[in-house]
Amino acid sequence: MDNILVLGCAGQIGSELTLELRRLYGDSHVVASDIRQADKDILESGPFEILNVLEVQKVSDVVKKYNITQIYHLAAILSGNAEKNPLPSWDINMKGLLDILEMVKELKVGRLFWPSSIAVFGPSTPCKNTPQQCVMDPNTVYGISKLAGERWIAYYNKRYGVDTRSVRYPGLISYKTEAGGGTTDYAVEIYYEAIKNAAYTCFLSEKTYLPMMFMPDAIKATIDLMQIDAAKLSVKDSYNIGGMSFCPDDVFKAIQKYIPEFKIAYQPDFRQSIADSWPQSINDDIAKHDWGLSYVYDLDKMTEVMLTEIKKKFGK
Ligand code: AKB
Repeated sequence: MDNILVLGCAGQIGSELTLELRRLYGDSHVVASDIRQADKDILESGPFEILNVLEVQKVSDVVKKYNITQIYHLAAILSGNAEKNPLPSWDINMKGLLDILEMVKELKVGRLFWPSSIAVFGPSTPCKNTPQQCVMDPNTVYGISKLAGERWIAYYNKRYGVDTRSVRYPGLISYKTEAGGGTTDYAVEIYYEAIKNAAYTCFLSEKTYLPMMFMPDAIKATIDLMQIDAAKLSVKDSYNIGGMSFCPDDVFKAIQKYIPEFKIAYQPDFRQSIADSWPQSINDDIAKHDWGLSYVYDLDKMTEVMLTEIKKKFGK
């Protein structure tokens, strides 16, 4: 039986991934950890440890204590926030990965999941139907750290036989935990503001297309990748996963079908140039071929769920 450690369980992905892993592997087999206290549903459903990925000795103690066989290392500073604090963000994203890679190698932890991002692409990358392999010239701290991280996990895989697995997440949308500090966060905020105020001021321009994915599809993709036989995996750095592609105006119109009075204004900020350097849509044929990547949600299906669930949260 696998024992799993989630680093960064209180974040947008971790808060949902941890609960799904506990459902699949059993509560006591999934150790949740974060630098801060997690939500009640995580604290009450299984083991939890306060861990900072920059304190690798403490992480290593927890790995030994629970006989951990798989790690999901989700702790990172996202694109927008990393631009405000380049060097500390580099440290968390990069040193935080290298120390964990070395520990996984030394302790012979069976498998490591580490998320990459569409941020590995840059202005010279073909921006439509972006292929798995192409020019990558990220110009954000976050993107540079993700691209370097991809090379490092591939290196540990090839040189030391560490079983590393990764996907390049597009923007992720969920109603449970709000995103923090990303460029794609507008696609979460817009739903909250639609319910709370029937109005939203968007920090990206109307027609900024980006690849996006609803959290249930992202969680399923992540766990599917971790469960597949290693021999099926042809990509050693990180798999493209595309989801859907839409712009703020598309989300606005999708919400207006439910809330006709909903209004939007556009005030692009520094995140516009980040978004402009990223792909608009992603080619994920290799992930579909190697491990059966598939999706359930399109913009309309996702909008229905987002609005219903956020209304429940606010008792509306
Ligand atoms: C961000 O916007 O920084 C993230 C990402 C695409 O990796 N959501």
